[in-house]
Amino acid sequence: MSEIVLIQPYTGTWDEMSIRYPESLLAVAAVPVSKGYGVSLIDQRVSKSFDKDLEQSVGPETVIFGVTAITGQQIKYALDVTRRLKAKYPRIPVCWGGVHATLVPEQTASHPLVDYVVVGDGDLVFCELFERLRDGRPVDDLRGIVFKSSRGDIQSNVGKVELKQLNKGGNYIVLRKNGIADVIRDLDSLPELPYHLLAIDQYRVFHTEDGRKSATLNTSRGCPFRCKFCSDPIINEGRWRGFSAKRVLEKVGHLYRDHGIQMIYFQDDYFPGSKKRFIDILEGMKKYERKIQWSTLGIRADTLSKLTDEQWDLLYDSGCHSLEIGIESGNERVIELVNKAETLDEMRESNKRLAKYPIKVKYTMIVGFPGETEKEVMDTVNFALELERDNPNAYSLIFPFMPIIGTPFYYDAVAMGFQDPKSLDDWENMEFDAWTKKYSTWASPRLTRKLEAINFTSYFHNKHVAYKFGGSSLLRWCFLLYHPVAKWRFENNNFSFFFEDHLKDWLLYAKYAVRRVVSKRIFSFDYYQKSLNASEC
Ligand code: B12
Repeated sequence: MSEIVLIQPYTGTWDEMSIRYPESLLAVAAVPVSKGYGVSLIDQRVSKSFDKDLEQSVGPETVIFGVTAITGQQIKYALDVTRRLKAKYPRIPVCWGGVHATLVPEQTASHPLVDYVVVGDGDLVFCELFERLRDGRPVDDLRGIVFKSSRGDIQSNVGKVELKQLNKGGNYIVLRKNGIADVIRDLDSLPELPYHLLAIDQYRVFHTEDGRKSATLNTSRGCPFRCKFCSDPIINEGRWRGFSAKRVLEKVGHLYRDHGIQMIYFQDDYFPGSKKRFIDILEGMKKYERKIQWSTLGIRADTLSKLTDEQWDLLYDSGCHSLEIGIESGNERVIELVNKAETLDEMRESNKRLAKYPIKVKYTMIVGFPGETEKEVMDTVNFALELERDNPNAYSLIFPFMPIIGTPFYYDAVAMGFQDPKSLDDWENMEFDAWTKKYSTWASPRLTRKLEAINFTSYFHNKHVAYKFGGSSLLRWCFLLYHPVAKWRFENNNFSFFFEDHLKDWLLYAKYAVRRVVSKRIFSFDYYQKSLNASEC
């Protein structure tokens, strides 16, 4: 039984591919755990029996539930969890936090099931909220929260939203002044993550060819760049802050020694935010002589293109297994429109240098930005092919653009006909590859279908992507069978008569139907839809 019970809901389709550590809730738990408070962390994605875990964690001393969510399908699961909490334990308040609640706190707190919202960094504010509720002290003056007052109206302690014109393009960005609890600058002041709250062996973070045990690790927060599709400048107020290299290396050593981790996935927004820290971390990792390998999703091509020859060697010697680099577009006009602040030539340059090392590279690109033409979309497909030709270790995934609230492109999308969701429930279909099925979009149905085809085939067109499907034999077989078709479509820029995604839906339907018959449950489409994302709790 715990005073604080934190819940990580399913994340959706992603759960089929990998299950990363619930870093957000580990961070939220760290401060109360360091103060000796009782904390439980229930992760719906790995829990064998969610209800049982809940019963074992909740007792008379439980003061608050905490639920995390990012925009999209995860909101559906977070709401489902919250509904169950409220039905079973109506007296215990539920607090939402995380990226989505931070972007639309008042709307989130207005939902009948949500009592409190913590905006931005939750490490300190949540613990303070818990202590005040436990002691029966008022929370009215607590900065960083939005909540339902005793009168039932919404009290916001996070300042007012201001719309600011960014540049001549007429784009706007949301700012909150005076109110939001300050972002935590000195991350080293935070206590260690309470890994003992997790069943570490249940996680499948990162697939490697040799099946080494992997972990996620966040070593910094924020990003100094201002890409117009990304919510980071709003969430982190555009400030990059990192744990010191010393602290990062301590964390790596702890995961290696105490948990047998040999593959670390640094899931920072921008891992090399400080060049000195970056090099110091690489030097420290080099001592493991590639016994520990690492990957990151937070690195840019222009950062790599500026490394010296010695630094490139150090990158490899430090155990770099693979890198994930946001390219966004293969068209110079769109790169500028996005405010990416780098050039296609810098991307080409770093790609060619990367090709000299056995380091796998995943390039991510986005198609369908507001105002992007069909020709510009095809430039991105062709740039993906160019990068893959120049580097046999590279592969590209191309995602359809999804408007994220608060970002400059969100307001462009609204101006062009996108109808913004008006309540928390409305956000649950805001899924990066399926939102156009539920919300209005500016792109024609033909272009929308083409973007879907590009996205789908990108997962299969390059043989390197196969390792991503390592966790599921069904997906592996699908990959092998479909790869030649996807490759042909990609190389010939032919995305017409696209029907393959329907086949995928039927295959998954069949898989879960079999699973259901085997477990002697009643067959229903509703069950299938739920099962598409995860097993029942
Ligand atoms: C891991 C991750 C995921 C995981 C799931 C994460 C999860 N928690 O469930 C997976 C792989 C599933 C994923 C998928 C996607 N992701 Co993602 N993901 C991340 C990533 C890399 C790390 C998140 C993290 O652990 N951060 C570290 C912790 C410490 O920070 P934090 O989450 O912000 O948590 C702090 C506060 O928010 C707060 N807090 C968080 N939860 C709670 C709960 C309570 C109760 C309280 C009080 C406070 C609190 O306190 C924490 C500590 O200060 C971030 C980028 C990043 N570096 O943060 C992107 C990010 C969250 N993802 C993003 C996006 C766009 C996506 C996708 C749409 C991408 C895509 N193309 O599909 C999908 C959507 C999936 C879905 N349908 O839900 C965006 C967020 C956009 C948004 N509005 O939600 C981010 C910010 C990346 C970016 N810069 O654009 N993602």
